[in-house]
Amino acid sequence: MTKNWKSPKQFVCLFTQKAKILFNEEPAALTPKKVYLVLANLVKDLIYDDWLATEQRYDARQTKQVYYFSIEFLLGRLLDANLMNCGMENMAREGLKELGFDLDAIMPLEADPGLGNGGLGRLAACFIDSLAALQLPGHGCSIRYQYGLFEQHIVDGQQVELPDTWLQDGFPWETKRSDKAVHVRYGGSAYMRPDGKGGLECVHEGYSSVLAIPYDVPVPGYRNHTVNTLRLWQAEYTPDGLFGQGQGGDFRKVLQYRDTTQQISRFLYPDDSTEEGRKLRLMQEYFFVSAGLQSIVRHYRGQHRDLREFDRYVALHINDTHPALLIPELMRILMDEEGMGWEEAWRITVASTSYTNHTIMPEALERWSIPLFQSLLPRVYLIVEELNRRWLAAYRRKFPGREDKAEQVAILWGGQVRMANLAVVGSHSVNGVAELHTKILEESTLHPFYEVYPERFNNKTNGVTHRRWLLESNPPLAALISDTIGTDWIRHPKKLKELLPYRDDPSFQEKLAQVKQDRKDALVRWIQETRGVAVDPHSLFDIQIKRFHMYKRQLLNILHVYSLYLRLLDDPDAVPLPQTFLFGGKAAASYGEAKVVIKLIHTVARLIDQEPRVREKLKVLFLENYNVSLGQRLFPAADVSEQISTASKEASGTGNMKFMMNGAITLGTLDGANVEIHRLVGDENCVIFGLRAEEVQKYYREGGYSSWDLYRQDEEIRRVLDVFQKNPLFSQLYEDLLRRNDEYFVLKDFAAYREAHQEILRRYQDRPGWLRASAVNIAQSGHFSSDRTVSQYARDIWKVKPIRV
Ligand code: 475
Repeated sequence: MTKNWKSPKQFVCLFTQKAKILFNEEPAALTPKKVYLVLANLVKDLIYDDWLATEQRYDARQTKQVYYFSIEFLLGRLLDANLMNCGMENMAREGLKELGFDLDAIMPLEADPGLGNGGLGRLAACFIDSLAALQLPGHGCSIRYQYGLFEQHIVDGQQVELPDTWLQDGFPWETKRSDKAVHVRYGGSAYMRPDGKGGLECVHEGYSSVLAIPYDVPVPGYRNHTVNTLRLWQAEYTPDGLFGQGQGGDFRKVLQYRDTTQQISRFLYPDDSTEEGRKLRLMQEYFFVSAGLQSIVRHYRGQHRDLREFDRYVALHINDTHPALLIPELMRILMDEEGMGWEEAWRITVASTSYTNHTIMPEALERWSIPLFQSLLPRVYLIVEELNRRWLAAYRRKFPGREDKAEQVAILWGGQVRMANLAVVGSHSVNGVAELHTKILEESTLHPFYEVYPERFNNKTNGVTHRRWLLESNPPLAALISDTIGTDWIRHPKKLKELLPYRDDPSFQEKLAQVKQDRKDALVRWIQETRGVAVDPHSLFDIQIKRFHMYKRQLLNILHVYSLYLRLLDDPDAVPLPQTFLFGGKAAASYGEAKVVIKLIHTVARLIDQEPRVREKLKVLFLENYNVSLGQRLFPAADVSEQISTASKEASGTGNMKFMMNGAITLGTLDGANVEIHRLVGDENCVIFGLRAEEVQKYYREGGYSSWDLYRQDEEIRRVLDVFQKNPLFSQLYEDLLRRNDEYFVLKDFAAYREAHQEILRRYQDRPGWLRASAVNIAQSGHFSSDRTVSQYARDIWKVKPIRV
């Protein structure tokens, strides 16, 4: 059992001891950073006993376990979350106070582990939190990147990328497990030869091998003694990695091998839109998949005798296609190392594996060039080749003469390995992340597969952990909810619905308004202190925070703000109340257009600030380096949540759910999970605008619409765009919108968006009405807890059950 701290006094005692062990210093002499490190180590001590007990319990019960493979886990800071999960936050606060320290000043000193780009990576982090909270036996598997997602600086209104040195002061939550290291092989050549028993065996020779060392991070559940594991693999050079293969002596080769090896776990890729580094990205994908699987199989071997029962005890989940090499890698292990035949290995592989798709953007569908793939992973390639041969043969028997369709479902085609096709063929379950997204997968993106395997397809609408995104980020709101309906909602977020009867209660509304104002005040203070910028805390806070991508249409937002500016120049009363538009998000380093949008936002912000007639009413602020910690400040302070992607493009969105949980009103298109938010809260409690997904798809089929016509008809659009023409910096955007015919329907949706903003302002001026809507959003947000999502995965896909520890 965990030896929880019994009193602040005991905490002080333990803290003093730990400070000596770690730094040989008295508490009073510690720098704030060291205070953080001492505290984190104390919390880890609390977690440790339960961690081992959890592992032993799973083994003793021979329970089925799920392993969630994801190339990203966007964790955010862990001290606060871990303290909360252990129930020790108050004790730590009091104890630190006795020592003369302030917990709230210490927590921001933790580096924010940004081992992810955006939605996909953050979803993985929410899922492992929910797995532990639900006492489900489930673990994460990924890479211990030395540098996470770049740090974004803004210089002269433009994004500049700096390396994220999150490991500089060490990562106190991890434990290095050198004894559990495994080897991962690259290169060489592979071929089949007779095995002397009438069959074939594979020979793989001349490869080099890389040492994979696991670093384990405990994932504690919410006050329930369950502690699961996030295993992060690091690549290390091993002198015998080459020498062992008879390639010793060639010193240049050895040096090159050492450098490449050390690169494998060095950087998180900001996306795959850059050509350079593609080989390294493929190495990363194979690296964590192979290492993870080897360790899972080894553990299985220690527990069970018969590998033919693997799928009864192990579920493997692949978060998008980045870990899809898990499929041929499991085949390799079962056949080459365990001596199974193809059919048996294939049955086990498909029965163990499940796959989530996160995007239908064609440029994000992974493909690898065959020569690259084959030279890097010759044995795995042989397996993929055989798999492709068998799959296409079966497909052609089913659809004779339909070569057009066979082309679409092939795993190898046009000199490329198509990872999505590999993932679908090798999984027993394929899911999308919101109802609309799953429908699009079934009806178009993956339709030929849906025809063959309709039973594999299912929807699992995303969710976010309400522990981090409400309990931890917005304590005053959490307290108000608990004062109103009791604390059951914390373990059963669906019970947030019990707030519904209070939506018109004036005293509840007043308190809700006060909480929102407090959060806005806190944000305003923070912005003043850290950026030196003044923001009116009584203005309406309209926030768009997410990765920069043209389909997410930050451009639509800023063009609209610019149109307000133009209107205010003509008429100072054109806008009824002051509004603050906050933006945050990173653009991939190689994504030129998205970076121009960031520049445009800064340019409009400057124009407004320089214009006395306008700046009383409008403020635009771009908050640099948007990450999990900044998100935790922003969601609670939002009045309006901008979710304005081109319909059909955003698979789900998860920021939309975080805003809703914190009582913001969605201003959005019917895209991704907005569709489900809208269904839950109704037209009265969100503002929907713009083209529907079917309309967008129809335009795409028919070659689009004429943006020139709109330009000619709508005077405001014309005035807004003419500014671009005058400024060469923005000519690319002008080209996109007019000459290249507005691929994301920014101009097409402009009028509807303008109208939606007017509707927001009308509603905001009706205070009781607005607060009612805010309350309804919070009350209905329980549906978007990742606890609901993860229970559905556990029940429908993984078939794992909770285990009490
Ligand atoms: C969707 N990231 C959101 C979210 O399901 C959705 C792609 C390539 C390489 C690295 N990262 C990526 C994504 O594709 C991604 O984050 N997708 C997002 O997944 C969770 O809510 O709509 O865009």
